Amino acid sequence: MPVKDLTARLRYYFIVDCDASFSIEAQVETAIAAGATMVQYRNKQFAPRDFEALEAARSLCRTNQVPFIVNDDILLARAADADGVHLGQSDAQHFLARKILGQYAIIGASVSTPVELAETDLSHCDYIGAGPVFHTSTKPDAHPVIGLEGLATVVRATHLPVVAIGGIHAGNAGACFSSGACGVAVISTITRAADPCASALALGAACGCPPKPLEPPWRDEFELIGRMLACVPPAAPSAVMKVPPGDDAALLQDMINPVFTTDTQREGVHFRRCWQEMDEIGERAVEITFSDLAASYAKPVALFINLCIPDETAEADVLDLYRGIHRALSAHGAVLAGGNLSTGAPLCLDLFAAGAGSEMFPLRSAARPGDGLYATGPLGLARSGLECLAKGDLSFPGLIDKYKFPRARFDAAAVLRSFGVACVMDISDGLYGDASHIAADSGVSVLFETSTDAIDPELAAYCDTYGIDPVSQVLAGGDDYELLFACRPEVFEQIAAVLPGACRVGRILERQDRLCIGAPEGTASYCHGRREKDIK
Ligand code: TZP
Ligand code: MG
Repeated sequence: MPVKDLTARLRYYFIVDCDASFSIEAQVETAIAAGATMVQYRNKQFAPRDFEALEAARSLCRTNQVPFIVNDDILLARAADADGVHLGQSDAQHFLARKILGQYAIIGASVSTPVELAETDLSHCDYIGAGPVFHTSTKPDAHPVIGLEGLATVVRATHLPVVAIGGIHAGNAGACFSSGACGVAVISTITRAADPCASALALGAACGCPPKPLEPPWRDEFELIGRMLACVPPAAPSAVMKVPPGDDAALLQDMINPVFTTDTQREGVHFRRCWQEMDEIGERAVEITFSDLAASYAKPVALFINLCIPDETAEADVLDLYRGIHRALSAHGAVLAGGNLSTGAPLCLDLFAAGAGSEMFPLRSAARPGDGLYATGPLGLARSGLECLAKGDLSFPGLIDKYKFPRARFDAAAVLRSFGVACVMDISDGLYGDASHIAADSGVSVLFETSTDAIDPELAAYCDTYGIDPVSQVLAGGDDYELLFACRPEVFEQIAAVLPGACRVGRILERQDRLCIGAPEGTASYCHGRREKDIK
């Protein structure tokens, strides 16, 4: 579970104590309930029999969305499916941790002095643990105390967030924050306290981290389904469903032109929980699936969903996912007609939608030489938003929102249908790849001619900041879920008058040597199986 806002998550950093009088699991429970925002498993005498306790701590953290870090041992972090590793000066190199644990792992480094800081390669690190700030009896081999002055010196000398460690308690945590630390890491103030709960709560208050009730993981398929159905208003009697979900299958009304489509949304490939709330993930999955219906001039009627949910997911999070699914269904007047639930990792939604088609079914094979190629809105935004999320750069909110909140363009589809546009598809993988499907199926070639109104101003600013060619981003970037269509230029003029945002992206030529012409060399849209393009 990579993190949304690392600096905020470092605020109250609890480290377990294998020599304490109460179990690791109870320690982690106490800390999380008191508001701890990150947990580290630290065991200097780790033996295989300890793995079970480690996993119990990891499970508690995962269910409660608290990042779980393993101290010292990269391979143990990997085996435990931890969110990261904390390495001291004598431990393995940080670059190796990055290689083994991946792009999204949280990697911490211990630093005691500015000299040590200068000598440590921090290019693969996400945060620094600096200390001991005060006297500690917990780490016998600790460096000399660096004090608040030493802490402030380390903070000034690095751009990375710094967590203060060593002898910290509720009474001196505030001074660490005033010295520039973004968080405090503690062991004994909780694990050796006469009243660990009270001490953990006091530290939470000093950190500004409120206590929070521990979330239970989901357990029972049928109980969960019952709660899911209860958490949204009961389905109104529906004109489309003769027999609602509950039996082995749903009985739908006859439809004149039934249209069906299916899609998959898989954690780590299509979405990340650190980028979005669960309800947003559910809503996005439905919009993306319905986008295929919009591109088919069909009205959404019913949705079937198979959910694969990791064991450690909090029940509350599954209910949030379902609320988001329901929100999208309500927005489009469709109903949930059935589903299935299984346990497994990663989180995965398989969706299957039924729609009522209109008298016209647009095709990818209906583009003709002389047509223009158009999109119902600017492109490349969602991909750029996804890149912003991956970089942790939140300064382009319009791009990020385009990735997080796609909307199936039924509004635009209605306009295109009213003008009899016969060649339509939705842009999911990216303009370049999707236009090549139109070219191949229609026996034509596409010449890309991206007009300036196809480049959104925020996209232009993003590309400027990162030295990216905006045209490449428009051609390659997927996930926008705009509609791509081909029609005569004079028809487009009328469409543009009623569909603000519609823009020209190219034109259709007689078949040439290549399907797509006019894209910079190396342009490629998203393609599953091409690993380097995965967002993992
Ligand atoms: N590294 C520097 S000081 C320290 C570590 C692991 C021990 C912190 O423990 P406590 O009990 O919070 O002083
Ligand atoms: Mg170490």
